[in-house]
Parts: sequence; C-alpha cells; structure tokens
Amino acid sequence: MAVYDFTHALLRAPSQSVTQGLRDGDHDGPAYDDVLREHTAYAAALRSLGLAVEILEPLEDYPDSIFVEDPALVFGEGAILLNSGAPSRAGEVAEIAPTLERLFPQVLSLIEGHVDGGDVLVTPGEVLIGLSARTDQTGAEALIVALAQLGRKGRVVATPAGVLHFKTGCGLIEEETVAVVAELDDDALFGGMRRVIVPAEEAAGANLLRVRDTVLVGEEFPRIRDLVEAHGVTTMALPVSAIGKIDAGLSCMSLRWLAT
Ligand code: CIR
Repeated sequence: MAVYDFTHALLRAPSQSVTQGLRDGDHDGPAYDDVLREHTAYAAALRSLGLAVEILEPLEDYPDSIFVEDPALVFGEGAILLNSGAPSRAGEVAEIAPTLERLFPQVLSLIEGHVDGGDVLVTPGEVLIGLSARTDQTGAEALIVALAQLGRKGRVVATPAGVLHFKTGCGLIEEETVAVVAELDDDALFGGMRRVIVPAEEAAGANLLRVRDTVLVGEEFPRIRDLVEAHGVTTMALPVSAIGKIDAGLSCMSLRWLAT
C-alpha cells in the first residue's frame, strides 16, 4: 500500500468566522460562501476518489478550524494530538479529540512543545517535520517520540522563511517524487527523493495533495498540473482561491488515513 492509499477522510465544515482566519498580511479574508463552495468541492472530490468522508460541525469560536490537518496527525494504527503554535488555534485539539478517540484504535498526545500538522509530510521512509513559526524543536522532538510509539520514524527539517508551513511548499506526487518550491530543492531535506520544482509564479500551488491514483491541484495552477501529468499521474483541479486568502491549500482541509 502506498502512503496515499487512503480509505477515510475527516473534515470540518467552515464556520461563518472563517472570514477572520489567520493570514500573513492585512488583506481581506475570503467570503464565507466562497470557502463553503471550495470545501464542498473538496469533499466531493475525496468521495469521488472512493474515500469515506465524515464532516464535523463548524466551530464559530475557531475561524481556522476548517483546517483539520493542523491539530492532529493520523495513521490507520493511531492518531497523535498536536499542539498548535498559533494561540487562536490552540483550542482546536480539544474539539477534535473526542472524534479521534472514536475513530482510532489509539490516540497519543504531544507531551510538550508545538507542532502544526501542516508542517508534517508523511513519506514512505520517514515522517518529515518542518520547523516553522508554528512548529518548534521541542514539539518536533516530542512528535518523534510519539511516532516511534506507532512504529514510525520522524526527522526534523528546516522550513524556509516566508512560508507558513513546511507543506505550504511541497507535496507528494508519487511515493518517491515530491513537488517542491525552489527554496526546498535540497537533497538533504528529502533523503534522495526525486524533486519536481514548482515554477515560481505558481509557488502558491505547491501544497498539492495525492489521494490514491490522483493528485489534487488548485485550478489556478495549470503548470503544476502539467508537471504532475508529465509524471504519468492523473490530476484533478479544485478551486482554492478563497482558502488561499487565509494561507491554506489542499492538504489543510482533511485528515486522511488508510483504515487497518
Ligand atoms: C492558519 O494560519 O493557521 C490558517 N489560516 C491556514 C492553515 C493552513 N493549514 C495548513 O497548511 N495545514
């Protein structure tokens, strides 16, 4: 089984407060209806690829809670509750914990430090943990301990300045091929995986998402789609311009796993 052969996905519906989501800069946030439209298309895409999708109720107190990838990391064998480095998001983990307790055979917790799931890239050989404004060394080391309890190996890597999360700048195309922004084009980071460089003008689309035999790509990133298709992998274009206004991409809106 490949690391993206998921059977299940967990999402959370956007709250009206999503218009106030965190963003770098002082530009306007997205309109609620636009985010809802993108979220609906995303859920439909995952279902069309054969995943069982559960959508949790919106949380008005947490504008960014639609981005369920950040408060937890999940595998079929268990979930790990994380601890966001963004104060306004710290409460999201307690909100999602009961659902994860219901869905997973075991649920571990980060014992110290901060990690956002957006900084974690699961590759076949290891789990890469990017240090960022949201993920600190203490949290990354605590995550490595938790991963070991699930029989997985973690490794800490640097996230380049200027991107929110490690995965803002990369995503798996195939098990041994990763799409990266130029700043992440580094052998040491990806342990010898083949890298496909995302054109600078489409850097905002690097957070693509492989699900089963398809790579989901933002619809305004045609050159990335061409690059992925050139590797013989089918793409599916999805609208992301609204969530892009609050620094999010395609991996952020779901937790995904292969049921064991
Ligand atoms: C935030 O700043 O936390 C949200 N506005 C965007 C989170 C994106 N999540 C992700 O990349 N995993």
